[in-house]
Amino acid sequence: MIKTTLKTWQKAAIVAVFALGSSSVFAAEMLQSGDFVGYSFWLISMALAASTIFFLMEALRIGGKWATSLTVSALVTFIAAFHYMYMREVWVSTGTSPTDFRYIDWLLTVPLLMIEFYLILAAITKVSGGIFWRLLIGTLVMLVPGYMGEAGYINTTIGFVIGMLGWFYILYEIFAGEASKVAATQATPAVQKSYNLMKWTVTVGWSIYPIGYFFGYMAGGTDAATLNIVYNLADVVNKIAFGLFIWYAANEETSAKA
Ligand SMILES: *C/C=C(C)/C=C/C=C(C)/C=C/C1=C(C)CCCC1(C)C
Repeated sequence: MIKTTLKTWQKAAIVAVFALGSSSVFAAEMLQSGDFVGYSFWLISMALAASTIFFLMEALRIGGKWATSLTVSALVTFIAAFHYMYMREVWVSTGTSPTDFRYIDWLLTVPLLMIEFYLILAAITKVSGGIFWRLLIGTLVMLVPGYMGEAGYINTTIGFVIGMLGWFYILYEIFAGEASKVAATQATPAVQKSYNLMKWTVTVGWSIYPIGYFFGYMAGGTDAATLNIVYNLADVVNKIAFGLFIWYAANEETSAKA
């Protein structure tokens, strides 16, 4: 039998997740039968909360050099779970897109997801802080104009074009930049596999958001229900599956040594 001792912050985090889950019960009466977008907000908020507990427990079990990246995965799903509660409320009570909450969530979670590329490489070799900073800057160039376009502060096309440049810069770094070179030359097979899965998630999984933006604001507009359900499903891949790819590497690396 494995004996584990939880640290205080880990206990506090678990209590917070449960509190979050139970507080959402009070909002249940607002969910209308047949509101599939509302259901998707509901289901995914719970999946995110459950993932948070999983990643925290695994950060504790696996620990060592992998504790940070697994904890960051938990932070991503925790922040998103919280925002999903609020987004669901906006959706069920107004039937409109919770754009502000979405972007606040992205502004916090996307940089954390980017940091993961740095962290998984740092867990196995020496990497420069430049990788971290370049990915962070790319994230801001992608998200800030996107928000300004969606919220009506700047022209939607200009916001889109600048945002796309930020995303392409991120893709350049992870496909051909320093991060990719470190991954190709110094990473172990397990880390290489998870690096590749993460890289393709950022390419294919992330493309859903600019496509949604394009159809929603530039190509005649789409209905809010479709846009939200598509964004919600994308988040399952880009936040939960992404965390699982990191967990895969952590688990492989540590059990290989045992
Ligand atoms: C967990 C949330 C994630 C991974 C959100 C990712 C969001 C994007 C990749 C957004 C990208 C956009 C562009 C590439 C162009 C401008 C419009 C955006 C902000 C939707």
